[in-house]
Amino acid sequence: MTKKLLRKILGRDIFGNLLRVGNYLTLPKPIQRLPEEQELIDEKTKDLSLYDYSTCPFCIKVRRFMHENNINIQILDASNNETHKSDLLAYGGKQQVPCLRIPQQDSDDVWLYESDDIISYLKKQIL
Ligand SMILES: N[C@@H](CCC(=O)N[C@@H](CS)C(=O)NCC(=O)O)C(=O)O
Repeated sequence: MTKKLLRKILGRDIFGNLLRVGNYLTLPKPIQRLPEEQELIDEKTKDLSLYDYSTCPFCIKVRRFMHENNINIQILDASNNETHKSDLLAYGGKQQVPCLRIPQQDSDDVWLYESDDIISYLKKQIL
């Protein structure tokens, strides 16, 4: 009964949606920078994209880090959007999220999997 009600409210992925709501309700305030500092960071992230599922705990971890650090990256839904889903598999090599797509100047894009590796990359290359 309770499970049925929760399912009605939260959809099929009860755990993922609870996590998503919990995350939303406890989001910290994003760090505030001087406008010129924020512009530099936005310039570095403008061509990046994060392939994502809204209820994936590993994606939520990365999105939370981005929110906290005021890192603006285009988020692409690889769960419901067929183009993003098939691009992720065709070019990234596997159907796993989160995945950060990093365009390169003179070579193929880098498709970076693993939430911890994505956060490390953002810490080292963007912040
Ligand atoms: N160790 C990975 C785990 C990522 C993971 O398991 N992602 C799940 C979604 S929560 C996934 O993409 N599963 C493949 C699928 O759903 O097709 C990380 O930290 O990023």
